[in-house]
Amino acid sequence: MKGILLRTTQAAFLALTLGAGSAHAAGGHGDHAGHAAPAASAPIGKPGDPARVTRSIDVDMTDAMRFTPARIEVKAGETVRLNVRNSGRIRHELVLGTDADLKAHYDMMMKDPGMRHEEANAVSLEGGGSGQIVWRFDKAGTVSFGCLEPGHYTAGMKGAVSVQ
Ligand SMILES: [Cu+2]
Repeated sequence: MKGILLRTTQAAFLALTLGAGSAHAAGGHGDHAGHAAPAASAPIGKPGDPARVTRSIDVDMTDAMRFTPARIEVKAGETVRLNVRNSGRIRHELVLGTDADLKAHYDMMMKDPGMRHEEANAVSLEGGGSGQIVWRFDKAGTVSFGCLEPGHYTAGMKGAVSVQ
């Protein structure tokens, strides 16, 4: 049951993240299908090809519920490797998305705190762990990120990538 729920919510989040087209492909998502259309108007980019990475950026996560840096600037079309480190003791994650996606997904996390994110746009780390996201930022605008562990996002564990 848990596994099914996990996969369903992951699929819903992917659909939200990647846009309305994939929402249909992935099947019915109840309430979440309604969010897909507005999210599609603000695409956040796509998984990047590691061979095309032009820049690596270190991002630190702490138990003070902060990302450092919380503001990142990239150029449109740039493929970036985010080297993410959890220097806290508790689990944190970095999930890229629109504000609407992150809020919707955070609500799901509050209902199912055991959820883990293994999509290309997210990395979830135990205390002391490190991982990475390779992402291509396609369009000028702002791509948000946040830690969706219960209580963290609302405590201000969020940031933004400014794409120019
Ligand atoms: Cu956190």
